[in-house]
Amino acid sequence: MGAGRASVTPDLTLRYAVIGDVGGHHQALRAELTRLGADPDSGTIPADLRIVQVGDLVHRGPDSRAVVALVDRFLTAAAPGWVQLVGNHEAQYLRAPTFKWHQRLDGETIAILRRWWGDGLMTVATVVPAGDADLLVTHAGLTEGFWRADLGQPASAVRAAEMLNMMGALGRTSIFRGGAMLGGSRSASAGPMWASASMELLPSWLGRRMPFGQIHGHSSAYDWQRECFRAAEAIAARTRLDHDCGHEITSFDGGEIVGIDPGHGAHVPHPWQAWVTSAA
Ligand SMILES: [Mn+2]
Repeated sequence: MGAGRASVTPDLTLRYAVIGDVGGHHQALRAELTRLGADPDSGTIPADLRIVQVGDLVHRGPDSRAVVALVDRFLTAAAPGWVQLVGNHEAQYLRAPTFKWHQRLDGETIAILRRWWGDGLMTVATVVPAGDADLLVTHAGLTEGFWRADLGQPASAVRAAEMLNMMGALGRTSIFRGGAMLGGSRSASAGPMWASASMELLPSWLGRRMPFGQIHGHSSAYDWQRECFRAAEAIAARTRLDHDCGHEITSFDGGEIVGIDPGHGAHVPHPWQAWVTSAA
């Protein structure tokens, strides 16, 4: 579709930094980008670095408009150095809203999100390298049921990402399929914009063999604010936490699922960092 839709095949010569949900926190995003070596003022990124943001740039925090303007600067000046994925909060403005939210973006900001989506600058999935493995990156994660029934069990993260991006470009509603977080029942086939990590994504892979690992934002198995697991003991027992970065890594047969949603609310209450892989 759009000219901006880049290849999802990872470049092993690059460093990748994957940034979790931003939630309208402009200053926190700027600080992390600067730490990574990017320049928020010029919208430039070092040639050896690729930045992936998992969606949910907007809502919750004080300055969604500035966050979208900042990302637009990078998408304009540094493409393809910035890979923007779509979250359920952006999706509110791309199709009929599916949930009530107390904040509403201004028209200019909405127009930018719609331009990204229409031009293929904002997509559903990408892939980053992790040692010998490829990790699929989506907003909420790929549930076992969606991988099996909707995608037909692709063996590689690259193939899964290509299929998800095609479904997005074609406007397939299944990628927006809700589950427990949209008031439905728990579903092992919730979509990659809405799957709950603790109730749907992680339980769906228990006892199964993962074809490839994943990174996701959107929700977490561990509640970083209350400092306790919200997921069941079977999930907690196979999850290790990086408290300095706000990352949770859950191990399954065949791969790991890395959760990087820092859980920002109206404020940014605890440390967080991008998930970073070094070049081969
Ligand atoms: Mn989300």
